Amino acid sequence: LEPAYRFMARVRLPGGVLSSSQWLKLDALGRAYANNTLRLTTRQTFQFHYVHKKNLRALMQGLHDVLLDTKAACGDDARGVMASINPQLSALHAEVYALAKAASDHAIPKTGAYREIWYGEERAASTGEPEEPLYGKTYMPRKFKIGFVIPPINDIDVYAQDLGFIAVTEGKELKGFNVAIGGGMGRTDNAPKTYPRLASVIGYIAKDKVIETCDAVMTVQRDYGDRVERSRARFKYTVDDKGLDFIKSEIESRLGFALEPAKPYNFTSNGDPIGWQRGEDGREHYTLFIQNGRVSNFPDLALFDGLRAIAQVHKGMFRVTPNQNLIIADIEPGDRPAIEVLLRQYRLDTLNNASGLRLNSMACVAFPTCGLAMAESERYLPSLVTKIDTILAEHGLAEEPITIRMTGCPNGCARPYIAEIALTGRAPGKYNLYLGGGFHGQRLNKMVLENVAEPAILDHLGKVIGDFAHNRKPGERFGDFAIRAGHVAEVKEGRFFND
Ligand code: SRM
Ligand code: SF4
Repeated sequence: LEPAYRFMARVRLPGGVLSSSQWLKLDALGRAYANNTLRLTTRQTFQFHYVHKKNLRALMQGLHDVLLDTKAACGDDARGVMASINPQLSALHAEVYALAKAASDHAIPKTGAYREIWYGEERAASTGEPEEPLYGKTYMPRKFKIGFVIPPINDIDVYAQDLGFIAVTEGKELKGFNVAIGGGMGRTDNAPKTYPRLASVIGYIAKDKVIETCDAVMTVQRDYGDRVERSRARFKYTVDDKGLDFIKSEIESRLGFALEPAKPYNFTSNGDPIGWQRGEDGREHYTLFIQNGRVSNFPDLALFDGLRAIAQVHKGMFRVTPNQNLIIADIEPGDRPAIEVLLRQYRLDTLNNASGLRLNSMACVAFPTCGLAMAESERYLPSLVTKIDTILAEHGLAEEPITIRMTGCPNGCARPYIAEIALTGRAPGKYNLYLGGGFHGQRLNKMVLENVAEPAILDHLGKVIGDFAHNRKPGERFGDFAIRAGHVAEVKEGRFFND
């Protein structure tokens, strides 16, 4: 008799874009084979939890039915490729999304093993050509993350990507991308040689050079990344260990041309515009705040059923945002009333009536499914936000947008080290508290309290929020204020995060 193994399965969904029929299939698979929920992730895709081993193949084949799979959603390869979601800039989004999809298709491992195992296909005869021209037999030293962002909204947190492309436009026309390399969040507890790092912008490429640039950057990491010490095998450490100049010149020699100097760009936030938006092509889009990405039928709100009802009538697309939210996208104006009726009928519109802090909150999964969790995250952050909201309201700051992110361990799956307030789990009920991250993901935060429980967290935040209410400059962000007022020191580079 075999133990009752249960698995998590993560879908590959570049840029978070899916159709209504794909949504309905994911819905059905989540009900039949998972724990009756779907989980939207911080990299714009879906996870199924508690899939019994006996159901895994049926789940994979069900995904295949709607042209989805789980290939390279995990592993030492190019992970799910992210792309900004800006519903107002429909044409630009479509072009950047197409490039993100092309980069994803290009970087996906070519092995036929996946099809043999999950779809029962015959092993194809060898052509004599290498099966994996990019990965070889040993793949990457570790996971590698690529993302495309459209300023001014840094929704994908481009500085947290191993390889980020920042769209450069003239008017509304896409010209090319600034290239950012060496970002990453993960760290290991009590291991100061591990640290989060913001990606460095190294230059500019024309838009037709995206795939070559992916190849050049990935092969540099493939060839120079640390294959001995796994906790330091990410590209960010290769960049710091070998030096940015060396890595840039290696990339350029593989590209066969020098990068142009980076072009100017500007970010204003890393959150999602919540509610109704109209695109330049006249279509309507509704962004729904989904707390920590959990799509479920809650005791007081049938979110899972409500979204199924919408998918049954919705003729456009869905988009999973990098903030674990969902856009019901591409609605013809004449179809909007029917969507609005369902949003009201299932009370889904009430989800967007949340404070500025909650709308800018993210938590990783953590307990009960994550084997690496040291503390609660998804199940705890909502109640902590309620308590911090009370403090904010006492100071007249209920609507203030402040980014807060929590993870159940130092790995940083909710990209906590760039939030204005962050908590990472150390033990049940105990967290490190960090302050001073940049509102649009442009600056790392720094630890101010170590291994503390809720009373200490609220007490500390209460003092900083009180000071912020009285002494902020007009328009000053909470993270910027925390540094200016001396509540926390500024971290200028990842290497100094643990100092
Ligand atoms: Fe993550 C591992 C969940 C985004 C850094 N992450 C895990 C695992 C698979 C645990 C494991 O290895 O056993 C978690 C599954 C938990 C569960 O029960 O479902 C997990 N990571 C997630 C998700 C679902 C969090 C969420 O709440 O949305 C995100 C899925 C993304 C996706 O769709 O592909 C998720 N993980 C991230 C991010 C954010 C990002 O990529 O933008 C990071 C930080 C960025 C980075 O990579 O630097 C991240 N996850 C990690 C790490 C630390 C990597 C490192 O460099 O040290 C691990 C641990 C590992 O790889 O050994 C990890
Ligand atoms: Fe699990 Fe840690 Fe990632 Fe949270 S941050 S999902 S606890 S690995």
